[in-house]
Amino acid sequence: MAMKTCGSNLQGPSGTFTSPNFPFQYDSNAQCVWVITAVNTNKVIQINFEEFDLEIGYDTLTIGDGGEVGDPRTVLQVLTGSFVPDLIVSMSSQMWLHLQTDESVGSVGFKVNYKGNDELLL
Ligand SMILES: [Ca+2]
Repeated sequence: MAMKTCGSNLQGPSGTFTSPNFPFQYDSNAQCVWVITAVNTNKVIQINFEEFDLEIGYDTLTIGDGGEVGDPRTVLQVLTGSFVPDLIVSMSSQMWLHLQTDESVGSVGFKVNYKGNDELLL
């Protein structure tokens, strides 16, 4: 992966974070990584977007399960454009998010709430 330029490590039980500069335009050539870790290993991470708008097709937010950022085997969703996604839930007590933007044209980005939830045991 290219060098990380923004993002942070977050911990439960809950919180909110945004893309850089939100609600103003995010930077071009950004590589942001957020890793959310639940306070307890038997919790899963649930995220809920309040707002979402990325340059469609060129800027992406990849969301994965666990803490192995960028591991394609763990990818849950790859988001782009202005469609506000539904609730996304991890399978483990960690979730990673990777924002990649290209060299031109930005948008407002996203605002997301996260929380650690009890695992749904089937
Ligand atoms: Ca762009």
